[in-house]
Amino acid sequence: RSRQQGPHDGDRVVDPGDVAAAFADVFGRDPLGVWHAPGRVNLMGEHTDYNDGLVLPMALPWGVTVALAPTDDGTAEVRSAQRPGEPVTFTTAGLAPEDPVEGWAGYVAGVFWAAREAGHLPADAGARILLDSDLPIGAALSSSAALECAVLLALAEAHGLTGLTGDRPAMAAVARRAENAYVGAPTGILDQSASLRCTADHALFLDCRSGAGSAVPFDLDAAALRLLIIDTRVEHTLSDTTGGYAARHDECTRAARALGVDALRDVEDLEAALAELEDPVLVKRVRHVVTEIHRVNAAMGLMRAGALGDLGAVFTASHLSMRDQFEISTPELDLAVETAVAAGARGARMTGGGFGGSAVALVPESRLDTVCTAVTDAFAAQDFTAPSLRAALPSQGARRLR
Ligand code: GAF
Repeated sequence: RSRQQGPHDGDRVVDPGDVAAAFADVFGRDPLGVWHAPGRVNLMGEHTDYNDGLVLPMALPWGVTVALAPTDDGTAEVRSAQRPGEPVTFTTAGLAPEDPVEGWAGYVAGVFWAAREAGHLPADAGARILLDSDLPIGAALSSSAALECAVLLALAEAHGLTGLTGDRPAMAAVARRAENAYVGAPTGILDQSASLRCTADHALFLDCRSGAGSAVPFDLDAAALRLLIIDTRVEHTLSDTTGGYAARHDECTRAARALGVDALRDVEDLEAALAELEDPVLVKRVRHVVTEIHRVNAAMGLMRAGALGDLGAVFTASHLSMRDQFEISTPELDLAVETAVAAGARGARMTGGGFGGSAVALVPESRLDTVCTAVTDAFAAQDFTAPSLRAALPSQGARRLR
Protein backbone atom coordinates (compact mmCIF):
# COMPACT_ATOMS: atom_id res chain seq x y z
CA ARG A 1 0.00 0.00 0.00
CA SER A 2 1.20 3.48 -0.67
CA ARG A 3 1.89 6.03 2.03
CA GLN A 4 2.33 8.80 -0.50
CA GLN A 5 -0.36 11.45 -0.39
CA GLY A 6 -0.67 14.10 -3.00
CA PRO A 7 -1.98 17.59 -2.32
CA HIS A 8 -5.54 16.25 -2.11
CA ASP A 9 -7.99 15.58 0.64
CA GLY A 10 -6.63 12.41 2.14
CA ASP A 11 -8.38 9.47 3.67
CA ARG A 12 -6.81 7.30 6.28
CA VAL A 13 -3.81 5.56 4.75
CA VAL A 14 -3.53 2.69 7.22
CA ASP A 15 -6.14 -0.02 6.66
CA PRO A 16 -7.58 -1.40 9.94
CA GLY A 17 -7.88 -4.86 8.36
CA ASP A 18 -4.14 -4.84 7.67
CA VAL A 19 -3.39 -3.87 11.26
CA ALA A 20 -5.61 -6.67 12.60
CA ALA A 21 -3.92 -9.17 10.26
CA ALA A 22 -0.46 -7.97 11.28
CA PHE A 23 -1.48 -8.33 14.93
CA ALA A 24 -2.54 -11.94 14.32
CA ASP A 25 0.79 -12.63 12.60
CA VAL A 26 2.84 -11.25 15.46
CA PHE A 27 0.85 -12.40 18.48
CA GLY A 28 -0.69 -15.61 17.11
CA ARG A 29 -4.24 -14.53 18.02
CA ASP A 30 -6.82 -12.02 16.86
CA PRO A 31 -7.09 -8.62 18.52
CA LEU A 32 -10.30 -7.76 20.31
CA GLY A 33 -10.64 -4.73 18.08
CA VAL A 34 -8.96 -1.94 16.16
CA TRP A 35 -9.12 1.71 17.26
CA HIS A 36 -7.94 4.96 15.71
CA ALA A 37 -7.10 8.38 17.11
CA PRO A 38 -6.33 11.24 14.73
CA GLY A 39 -3.73 13.96 14.73
CA ARG A 40 -4.92 17.55 14.53
CA VAL A 41 -4.22 20.96 13.16
CA ASN A 42 -5.07 23.86 15.37
CA LEU A 43 -6.84 26.56 13.36
CA MET A 44 -6.52 29.29 15.98
CA GLY A 45 -5.36 29.69 19.57
CA GLU A 46 -1.68 28.78 19.86
CA HIS A 47 -0.08 28.58 23.32
CA THR A 48 -3.40 29.66 24.77
CA ASP A 49 -4.39 26.28 26.24
CA TYR A 50 -2.02 26.33 29.21
CA ASN A 51 -3.03 29.95 29.82
CA ASP A 52 -6.60 28.76 30.47
CA GLY A 53 -7.63 30.26 27.11
CA LEU A 54 -9.52 29.20 23.99
CA VAL A 55 -8.49 26.94 21.09
CA LEU A 56 -10.04 25.91 17.76
CA PRO A 57 -8.58 22.66 16.39
CA MET A 58 -9.87 20.17 13.83
CA ALA A 59 -9.01 16.48 13.58
CA LEU A 60 -7.02 15.19 10.61
CA PRO A 61 -7.84 12.13 8.51
CA TRP A 62 -4.51 10.67 9.63
CA GLY A 63 -3.48 9.34 13.00
CA VAL A 64 -2.51 6.29 15.01
CA THR A 65 -4.28 2.96 14.60
CA VAL A 66 -4.12 0.38 17.41
CA ALA A 67 -5.00 -3.31 17.40
CA LEU A 68 -5.30 -4.52 20.98
CA ALA A 69 -6.13 -7.65 22.93
CA PRO A 70 -6.66 -7.23 26.68
CA THR A 71 -4.94 -9.58 29.14
CA ASP A 72 -5.14 -10.02 32.90
CA ASP A 73 -1.46 -10.77 33.41
CA GLY A 74 -0.47 -7.22 34.37
CA THR A 75 2.00 -6.92 31.50
CA ALA A 76 1.98 -5.08 28.23
CA GLU A 77 3.75 -6.05 25.02
CA VAL A 78 3.78 -3.26 22.46
CA ARG A 79 4.91 -3.36 18.86
CA SER A 80 4.93 -0.67 16.22
CA ALA A 81 4.76 -1.13 12.46
CA GLN A 82 7.13 1.84 12.24
CA ARG A 83 9.71 0.10 14.51
CA PRO A 84 9.33 -3.56 13.56
CA GLY A 85 12.43 -4.79 15.37
CA GLU A 86 11.74 -3.07 18.68
CA PRO A 87 9.04 -4.81 20.75
CA VAL A 88 8.69 -3.25 24.19
CA THR A 89 7.35 -5.04 27.25
CA PHE A 90 6.66 -3.73 30.71
CA THR A 91 4.84 -4.70 33.90
CA THR A 92 2.10 -2.19 34.44
CA ALA A 93 2.40 -2.27 38.24
CA GLY A 94 6.09 -1.38 38.02
CA LEU A 95 5.65 1.82 36.01
CA ALA A 96 6.97 5.01 37.57
CA PRO A 97 7.72 8.42 36.03
CA GLU A 98 11.03 8.52 37.91
CA ASP A 99 12.25 5.62 35.77
CA PRO A 100 10.24 5.94 32.56
CA VAL A 101 10.17 3.65 29.55
CA GLU A 102 12.17 5.66 27.01
CA GLY A 103 11.36 6.58 23.42
CA TRP A 104 8.09 6.08 21.55
CA ALA A 105 6.88 3.36 23.92
CA GLY A 106 7.09 5.86 26.79
CA TYR A 107 3.84 7.42 25.55
CA VAL A 108 2.16 4.00 25.76
CA ALA A 109 3.59 3.22 29.19
CA GLY A 110 2.57 6.72 30.29
CA VAL A 111 -1.04 5.98 29.38
CA PHE A 112 -1.06 2.77 31.45
CA TRP A 113 0.54 4.67 34.32
CA ALA A 114 -1.87 7.62 34.15
CA ALA A 115 -4.95 5.37 33.82
CA ARG A 116 -3.82 3.41 36.89
CA GLU A 117 -2.98 6.57 38.85
CA ALA A 118 -6.45 7.94 38.14
CA GLY A 119 -7.95 4.74 39.55
CA HIS A 120 -9.36 3.49 36.26
CA LEU A 121 -7.06 0.58 35.41
CA PRO A 122 -6.79 -2.44 37.73
CA ALA A 123 -3.29 -3.70 38.56
CA ASP A 124 -3.73 -6.97 36.67
CA ALA A 125 -4.89 -5.30 33.45
CA GLY A 126 -2.44 -5.85 30.61
CA ALA A 127 -2.55 -5.87 26.83
CA ARG A 128 -0.95 -6.98 23.59
CA ILE A 129 -0.74 -3.99 21.30
CA LEU A 130 0.20 -3.35 17.70
CA LEU A 131 0.49 0.26 16.53
CA ASP A 132 0.52 1.73 13.05
CA SER A 133 0.57 5.39 12.06
CA ASP A 134 0.12 7.53 8.97
CA LEU A 135 1.04 10.72 10.79
CA PRO A 136 4.52 12.19 10.48
CA ILE A 137 6.42 12.53 13.79
CA GLY A 138 7.71 15.96 14.82
CA ALA A 139 5.47 17.74 12.30
CA ALA A 140 3.41 19.50 14.99
CA LEU A 141 0.38 17.45 13.96
CA SER A 142 0.02 15.80 17.39
CA SER A 143 1.49 12.40 16.70
CA SER A 144 2.18 11.99 20.44
CA ALA A 145 -1.37 12.83 21.48
CA ALA A 146 -2.76 10.56 18.74
CA LEU A 147 -0.63 7.73 20.12
CA GLU A 148 -1.73 8.37 23.72
CA CYS A 149 -5.39 8.73 22.80
CA ALA A 150 -5.50 5.67 20.54
CA VAL A 151 -3.94 3.47 23.22
CA LEU A 152 -6.13 4.91 25.98
CA LEU A 153 -9.37 4.48 24.02
CA ALA A 154 -8.45 0.92 23.05
CA LEU A 155 -7.43 0.04 26.59
CA ALA A 156 -10.50 1.64 28.15
CA GLU A 157 -12.95 -0.05 25.80
CA ALA A 158 -11.20 -3.42 25.81
CA HIS A 159 -11.08 -3.53 29.62
CA GLY A 160 -14.57 -2.06 30.05
CA LEU A 161 -13.34 0.97 32.01
CA THR A 162 -16.79 2.51 32.12
CA GLY A 163 -15.68 5.53 34.15
CA LEU A 164 -13.67 6.57 31.12
CA THR A 165 -15.32 5.24 27.99
CA GLY A 166 -18.27 7.64 28.12
CA ASP A 167 -16.31 10.67 29.23
CA ARG A 168 -14.04 12.13 26.55
CA PRO A 169 -12.91 15.14 28.64
CA ALA A 170 -11.82 12.74 31.41
CA MET A 171 -9.95 10.65 28.84
CA ALA A 172 -8.20 13.76 27.53
CA ALA A 173 -7.12 14.59 31.08
CA VAL A 174 -5.64 11.10 31.56
CA ALA A 175 -3.80 11.23 28.22
CA ARG A 176 -2.47 14.70 29.04
CA ARG A 177 -1.23 13.45 32.42
CA ALA A 178 0.70 10.71 30.62
CA GLU A 179 2.43 13.39 28.56
CA ASN A 180 3.00 15.91 31.39
CA ALA A 181 3.89 13.70 34.33
CA TYR A 182 5.25 10.54 32.71
CA VAL A 183 6.92 11.67 29.46
CA GLY A 184 7.70 15.08 30.96
CA ALA A 185 6.40 17.48 28.29
CA PRO A 186 4.66 20.50 29.90
CA THR A 187 1.84 20.72 27.35
CA GLY A 188 -1.74 21.91 27.70
CA ILE A 189 -4.98 20.05 26.91
CA LEU A 190 -5.31 21.09 23.23
CA ASP A 191 -3.94 18.05 21.43
CA GLN A 192 -5.62 15.31 23.46
CA SER A 193 -8.95 17.17 23.38
CA ALA A 194 -8.71 17.57 19.61
CA SER A 195 -7.93 13.90 19.07
CA LEU A 196 -10.73 12.69 21.35
CA ARG A 197 -13.45 15.32 20.96
CA CYS A 198 -13.41 16.63 17.36
CA THR A 199 -16.16 15.70 14.93
CA ALA A 200 -16.18 15.38 11.13
CA ASP A 201 -16.84 18.57 9.14
CA HIS A 202 -16.41 20.71 12.25
CA ALA A 203 -13.76 22.46 14.28
CA LEU A 204 -13.85 22.15 18.08
CA PHE A 205 -14.25 25.43 19.97
CA LEU A 206 -12.80 24.60 23.37
CA ASP A 207 -12.59 26.61 26.55
CA CYS A 208 -9.49 25.16 28.20
CA ARG A 209 -10.48 26.52 31.62
CA SER A 210 -13.98 25.07 31.92
CA GLY A 211 -13.44 22.17 29.53
CA ALA A 212 -16.62 23.14 27.67
CA GLY A 213 -16.42 22.39 23.97
CA SER A 214 -18.72 22.92 21.02
CA ALA A 215 -18.61 21.81 17.41
CA VAL A 216 -18.38 24.67 14.90
CA PRO A 217 -19.27 23.95 11.24
CA PHE A 218 -16.20 24.25 9.03
CA ASP A 219 -17.52 23.56 5.56
CA LEU A 220 -14.57 24.08 3.25
CA ASP A 221 -16.38 22.57 0.27
CA ALA A 222 -19.25 25.07 0.47
CA ALA A 223 -16.71 27.91 0.39
CA ALA A 224 -14.66 26.28 -2.41
CA LEU A 225 -11.64 26.36 -0.12
CA ARG A 226 -8.98 23.83 0.76
CA LEU A 227 -6.96 23.60 3.94
CA LEU A 228 -3.40 22.96 2.86
CA ILE A 229 -1.01 21.54 5.45
CA ILE A 230 2.59 22.44 4.77
CA ASP A 231 4.96 20.23 6.77
CA THR A 232 8.30 22.05 6.71
CA ARG A 233 10.07 18.80 7.74
CA VAL A 234 11.90 20.74 10.43
CA GLU A 235 11.22 18.49 13.41
CA HIS A 236 9.97 20.07 16.59
CA THR A 237 9.77 18.52 20.04
CA LEU A 238 7.73 19.37 23.11
CA SER A 239 9.48 17.17 25.66
CA ASP A 240 12.80 19.02 25.79
CA THR A 241 12.57 20.66 29.22
CA THR A 242 15.22 23.23 28.32
CA GLY A 243 13.67 23.86 24.90
CA GLY A 244 11.54 26.66 23.51
CA TYR A 245 8.14 25.20 24.36
CA ALA A 246 8.93 24.88 28.06
CA ALA A 247 10.52 28.34 28.06
CA ARG A 248 7.36 29.94 26.65
CA HIS A 249 5.24 28.14 29.22
CA ASP A 250 7.50 29.45 31.93
CA GLU A 251 7.40 33.03 30.63
CA CYS A 252 3.60 32.97 30.62
CA THR A 253 3.54 31.69 34.22
CA ARG A 254 5.91 34.49 35.27
CA ALA A 255 3.86 37.11 33.44
CA ALA A 256 0.62 35.96 35.08
CA ARG A 257 2.31 36.11 38.48
CA ALA A 258 3.65 39.62 37.80
CA LEU A 259 0.17 40.76 36.79
CA GLY A 260 -1.49 39.13 39.79
CA VAL A 261 -3.86 36.98 37.72
CA ASP A 262 -4.47 33.24 37.89
CA ALA A 263 -3.73 32.88 34.19
CA LEU A 264 -3.22 35.18 31.19
CA ARG A 265 -6.82 34.38 30.22
CA ASP A 266 -7.80 36.77 33.01
CA VAL A 267 -6.11 39.85 31.52
CA GLU A 268 -8.96 42.18 30.63
CA ASP A 269 -7.31 45.49 29.80
CA LEU A 270 -4.35 44.54 27.61
CA GLU A 271 -2.67 47.93 27.35
CA ALA A 272 -2.94 48.53 31.11
CA ALA A 273 -1.45 45.08 31.77
CA LEU A 274 1.43 45.66 29.36
CA ALA A 275 2.20 48.98 31.05
CA GLU A 276 2.62 47.12 34.35
CA LEU A 277 5.28 44.73 33.02
CA GLU A 278 8.93 45.71 33.21
CA ASP A 279 10.38 42.87 31.14
CA PRO A 280 10.00 43.65 27.39
CA VAL A 281 10.03 39.93 26.61
CA LEU A 282 7.03 39.32 28.84
CA VAL A 283 5.26 42.27 27.19
CA LYS A 284 5.52 40.48 23.86
CA ARG A 285 4.42 37.13 25.25
CA VAL A 286 1.35 38.61 26.93
CA ARG A 287 0.43 40.57 23.81
CA HIS A 288 0.41 37.35 21.81
CA VAL A 289 -1.59 35.25 24.25
CA VAL A 290 -4.27 37.86 24.92
CA THR A 291 -4.77 38.85 21.27
CA GLU A 292 -4.66 35.19 20.20
CA ILE A 293 -7.57 34.39 22.53
CA HIS A 294 -9.54 37.21 20.86
CA ARG A 295 -8.63 35.75 17.46
CA VAL A 296 -10.13 32.39 18.49
CA ASN A 297 -13.43 34.11 19.16
CA ALA A 298 -13.15 36.00 15.87
CA ALA A 299 -12.37 32.84 13.90
CA MET A 300 -15.18 30.92 15.57
CA GLY A 301 -17.61 33.75 14.74
CA LEU A 302 -16.57 33.78 11.09
CA MET A 303 -16.98 29.99 10.88
CA ARG A 304 -20.44 30.15 12.41
CA ALA A 305 -21.35 32.89 9.92
CA GLY A 306 -20.06 30.76 7.05
CA ALA A 307 -17.61 33.54 6.13
CA LEU A 308 -14.65 31.23 5.72
CA GLY A 309 -12.81 33.42 3.22
CA ASP A 310 -12.51 36.12 5.87
CA LEU A 311 -10.78 33.65 8.19
CA GLY A 312 -7.66 34.09 6.10
CA ALA A 313 -6.86 37.53 7.49
CA VAL A 314 -7.17 36.19 11.04
CA PHE A 315 -4.85 33.29 10.14
CA THR A 316 -2.17 35.65 8.87
CA ALA A 317 -2.52 38.05 11.82
CA SER A 318 -2.03 35.08 14.13
CA HIS A 319 1.10 34.03 12.29
CA LEU A 320 2.63 37.50 12.58
CA SER A 321 1.90 37.47 16.30
CA MET A 322 3.63 34.09 16.69
CA ARG A 323 6.57 35.29 14.61
CA ASP A 324 7.09 38.71 16.21
CA GLN A 325 5.55 38.56 19.69
CA PHE A 326 5.74 34.94 20.81
CA GLU A 327 8.85 34.25 18.69
CA ILE A 328 8.16 30.59 17.96
CA SER A 329 8.31 30.59 14.17
CA THR A 330 11.20 29.48 11.96
CA PRO A 331 12.49 30.72 8.58
CA GLU A 332 10.86 27.69 6.94
CA LEU A 333 7.45 28.39 8.54
CA ASP A 334 7.69 32.08 7.61
CA LEU A 335 8.58 31.21 4.03
CA ALA A 336 5.68 28.75 3.81
CA VAL A 337 3.22 31.37 5.07
CA GLU A 338 4.54 34.26 2.97
CA THR A 339 4.75 32.20 -0.21
CA ALA A 340 1.31 30.66 0.21
CA VAL A 341 -0.30 34.07 0.73
CA ALA A 342 1.61 35.65 -2.18
CA ALA A 343 0.46 32.78 -4.42
CA GLY A 344 -3.21 33.25 -3.61
CA ALA A 345 -3.97 31.68 -0.22
CA ARG A 346 -6.55 33.69 1.74
CA GLY A 347 -4.29 33.42 4.77
CA ALA A 348 -1.80 31.12 6.47
CA ARG A 349 -0.25 30.46 9.88
CA MET A 350 2.04 28.07 11.63
CA THR A 351 0.14 25.55 13.75
CA GLY A 352 1.00 23.80 17.00
CA GLY A 353 3.88 24.41 19.36
CA GLY A 354 6.28 26.05 16.89
CA PHE A 355 10.07 25.84 16.50
CA GLY A 356 9.48 23.67 13.44
CA GLY A 357 6.59 21.57 12.24
CA SER A 358 3.74 22.63 9.99
CA ALA A 359 1.83 25.63 8.66
CA VAL A 360 -1.77 25.67 7.45
CA ALA A 361 -3.00 27.75 4.53
CA LEU A 362 -6.59 28.50 3.53
CA VAL A 363 -6.51 28.22 -0.25
CA PRO A 364 -9.23 28.75 -2.89
CA GLU A 365 -9.69 25.43 -4.71
CA SER A 366 -8.71 27.06 -7.99
CA ARG A 367 -5.37 28.21 -6.54
CA LEU A 368 -4.35 24.95 -4.85
CA ASP A 369 -1.92 23.76 -7.52
CA THR A 370 -0.40 27.23 -7.89
CA VAL A 371 0.15 27.54 -4.15
CA CYS A 372 1.68 24.05 -3.91
CA THR A 373 4.08 24.76 -6.74
CA ALA A 374 5.03 28.16 -5.36
CA VAL A 375 5.80 26.76 -1.89
CA THR A 376 7.79 23.83 -3.28
CA ASP A 377 9.80 26.15 -5.53
CA ALA A 378 10.44 28.69 -2.78
CA PHE A 379 11.81 25.97 -0.49
CA ALA A 380 14.06 24.66 -3.28
CA ALA A 381 15.33 28.18 -3.99
CA GLN A 382 16.41 28.51 -0.33
CA ASP A 383 17.95 25.02 -0.28
CA PHE A 384 15.45 24.00 2.42
CA THR A 385 14.36 20.36 2.65
CA ALA A 386 11.37 19.84 0.34
CA PRO A 387 8.14 20.37 2.30
CA SER A 388 5.40 17.77 2.39
CA LEU A 389 2.02 19.12 1.22
CA ARG A 390 -1.37 17.61 1.96
CA ALA A 391 -4.87 19.03 2.00
CA ALA A 392 -7.28 17.76 4.64
CA LEU A 393 -10.93 18.02 5.61
CA PRO A 394 -12.06 18.17 9.26
CA SER A 395 -12.32 14.55 10.35
CA GLN A 396 -13.84 12.47 13.11
CA GLY A 397 -12.16 12.13 16.50
CA ALA A 398 -10.95 8.90 18.12
CA ARG A 399 -13.12 5.85 17.56
CA ARG A 400 -13.29 2.09 17.21
CA LEU A 401 -12.86 0.99 13.60
CA ARG A 402 -13.66 -2.73 13.94
C1 GAF B 1 1.58 21.79 21.50
C2 GAF B 1 1.04 21.44 22.89
F1 GAF B 1 1.02 20.09 23.07
C3 GAF B 1 -0.34 22.03 23.10
O1 GAF B 1 -0.75 21.78 24.43
C4 GAF B 1 -0.39 23.51 22.75
O2 GAF B 1 0.19 24.28 23.78
C5 GAF B 1 0.27 23.78 21.41
O3 GAF B 1 1.56 23.20 21.32
C6 GAF B 1 0.40 25.24 21.11
O4 GAF B 1 -0.85 25.81 20.93
O5 GAF B 1 0.83 21.15 20.53
